[in-house]
Amino acid sequence: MSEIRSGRIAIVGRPNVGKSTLLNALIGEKVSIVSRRAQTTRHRITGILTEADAQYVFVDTPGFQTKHLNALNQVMNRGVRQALAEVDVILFVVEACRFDERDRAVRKLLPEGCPVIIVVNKIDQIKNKVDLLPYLTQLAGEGEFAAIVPVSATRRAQLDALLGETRKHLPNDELLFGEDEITDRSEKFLAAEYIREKLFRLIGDELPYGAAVEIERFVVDGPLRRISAAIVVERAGHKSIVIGTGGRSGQANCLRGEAGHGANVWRTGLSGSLCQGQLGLGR
Ligand SMILES: Nc1nc2c(ncn2[C@@H]2O[C@H](COP(=O)(O)OP(=O)(O)OP(=O)(O)O)[C@@H](O)[C@H]2O)c(=O)[nH]1
Ligand SMILES: [Mg+2]
Repeated sequence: MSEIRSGRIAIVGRPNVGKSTLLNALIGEKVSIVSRRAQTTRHRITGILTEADAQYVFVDTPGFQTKHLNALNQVMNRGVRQALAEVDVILFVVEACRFDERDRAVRKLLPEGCPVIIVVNKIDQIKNKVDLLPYLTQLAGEGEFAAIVPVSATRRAQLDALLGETRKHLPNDELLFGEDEITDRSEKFLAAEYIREKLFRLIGDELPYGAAVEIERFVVDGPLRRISAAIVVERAGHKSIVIGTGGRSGQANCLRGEAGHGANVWRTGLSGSLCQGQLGLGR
């Protein structure tokens, strides 16, 4: 058997190309939330895969913003730049047959001297695979890349090929994390993220991006996690989108059974400008 290698790998790209879906598919666990809306990921999130011959420490990043540079987006972009400075290899994720100015803006960020693998995601959307060939040629002309690997994160296609290319660039001969660890984030953080994901899924079209989730109480009760969370919205007017008005029940009730990983809403209530729900996160 070959010797073990380990290292850090940044996953970067413009919003919505499937970075978080790819991270989850690579490590086989849901550590980063996913939605069809751009700007889903807001923080750097580490996902760890330990195999017999390698430990991959992936860092998922927010989609790099090229417009609407408000304070939140600037903070997220800073996070992307920091992640790039601290890794051994970069997975630059693009969409099959679509490479535009937003992708070029990401490419310009990539530090010299760090190997970059282009991951061409969503190949399942390309009916005729021959159409990929001119696109791959175009990508090869966009810069110096260690490899170009077409994949489908949702179908888990070609992920072994991607891991093989990535492993070549892992420098260490010792593990960076324990063999059983899958993320550096706490259960509390993940609980808030799962709730935010369900908000995006259920009312993402109506609710502005500014909505945030704060965990107010997190009690470990055997296999259960008893959680009180506040959904914080930007304006009073947004409150009714989440919790409903008068007799109309809002979408918060639909979080029942939707909060992910077996979570169940068992009570929802309202306080001040916040929408609060108590969740029992089961395993
Ligand atoms: N068809 C197809 N859809 C995919 C694939 N990978 C991701 N998606 C979809 O693309 C959308 C965005 O996925 P995310 O993983 O949230 O994308 P992201 O790049 O992390 O997005 P941000 O965090 O907002 O930058 C979701 O609807 C995914 O289901 C894929 O391989 N094929
Ligand atoms: Mg993401």
